[in-house]
Amino acid sequence: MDQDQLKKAVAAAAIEEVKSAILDGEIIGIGTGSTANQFIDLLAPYRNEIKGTVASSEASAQRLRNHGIEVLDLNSTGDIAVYVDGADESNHRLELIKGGGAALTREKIVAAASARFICIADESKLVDQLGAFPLPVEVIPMARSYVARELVKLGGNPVYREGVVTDNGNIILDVYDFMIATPCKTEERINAITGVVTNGLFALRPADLLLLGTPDGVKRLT
Ligand code: ABF
Repeated sequence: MDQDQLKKAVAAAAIEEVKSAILDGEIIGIGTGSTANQFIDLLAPYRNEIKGTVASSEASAQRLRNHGIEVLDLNSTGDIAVYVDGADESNHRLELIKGGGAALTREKIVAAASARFICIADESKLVDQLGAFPLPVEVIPMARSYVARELVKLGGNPVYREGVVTDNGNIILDVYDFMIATPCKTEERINAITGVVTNGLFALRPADLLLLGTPDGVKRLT
């Protein structure tokens, strides 16, 4: 199976995980990225059963609307039953690096507001230690250089993601050479840097279930 087929397989497994929530009229949180897009496309046949969704990016919101699926404002939905999203890396404690798609802030908000976070990924995303993937950090534009200097002090090598403005009007620094031995502590330390909006470590609020696509089938990690 190629990577696309693995992504489709985990998306299909996620549909099975959320079917009862859909039929119970729950609001579904929707992630961003190519794996999340597979999930969105598989939701289409349920458009009339789905009470509503909350999207983690304008791109996902548009894709949902194109399928005739209702997209709601988180301010009007209250807490969400289940959130389905991809990741760039996951360790075995389901602590994640996210943000390769520059949607990390809204992804983290929706994950925080969700009772259950299901991560869907192909097996290439499972690592022993987070950090081979450069850690995305969303930053207020005027603070870019200051935050970059502070990230260097933490041992990282921040690189400005040229030409990218997030849905929230901010910029992204991708932090290279950052082997992350203590994800929760690192997440807290980066959060404390003035000018940082969000960092792509989802460790303080990890996934609750990882559906991992492998050639031997979809594995469930909790
Ligand atoms: C999104 O999923 C991003 O946080 C992350 O970068 C992306 C993974 O993308 P893909 O599913 O295309 O590998 O949530």
